[in-house]
Amino acid sequence: MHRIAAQPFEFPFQPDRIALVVIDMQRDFIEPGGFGASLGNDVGLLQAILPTVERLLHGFRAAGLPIFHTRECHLPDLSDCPPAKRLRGAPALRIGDAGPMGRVLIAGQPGADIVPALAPLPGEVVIDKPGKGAFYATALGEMLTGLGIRQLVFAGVTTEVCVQTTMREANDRGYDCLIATDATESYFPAFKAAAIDMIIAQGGIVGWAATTDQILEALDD
Ligand code: C5J
Repeated sequence: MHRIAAQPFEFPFQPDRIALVVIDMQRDFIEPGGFGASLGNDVGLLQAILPTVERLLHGFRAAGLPIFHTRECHLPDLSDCPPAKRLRGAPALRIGDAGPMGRVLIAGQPGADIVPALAPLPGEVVIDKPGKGAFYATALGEMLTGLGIRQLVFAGVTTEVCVQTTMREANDRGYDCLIATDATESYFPAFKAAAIDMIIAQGGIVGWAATTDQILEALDD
């Protein structure tokens, strides 16, 4: 058994049971002109974690461990986008509208792609998801079961929305979940801090938290 120094206590893991899940590192959330910016957010905050997520990816690749990437996006006919999601509020651009990076949050459009610095390598799984959680309406659960994965390390954006939702889904399905605290980010720093606090509170009620250095150190062993 290997161990990652973590909060609220050490995270024991088995190398043949662990995978990395990188949530929604897409141009639509991270670059100007996309969905995140259309909601009035400062995307610069999210850009700052790219080198750290890249280091985490390299660590998992070097260790030969499985990597899953997710993308929040919808079918071109929007049949998987509930009106309640598309019509809420008054954003500058709604899901499906044409923007500077193609149609916003639509599969196959440039904005829905993962940012070039973190592009998936051949053999890494990319899950397109219509919801905030990566288990909802996707084959992620079946794929993890097929590989015998029971422990998940999470990175990506945004901490309190798609990352936390997916961690909660995974926790309810019996996975040990650990969030990489410096490889995740929110448009709202206070929400990021609160989400991590919520995850590790009450004896790790949702899971564990560790820095990328702590995770990579354990993978090196
Ligand atoms: C949001 C996400 N924030 N990936 N999506 O709408 O967190």
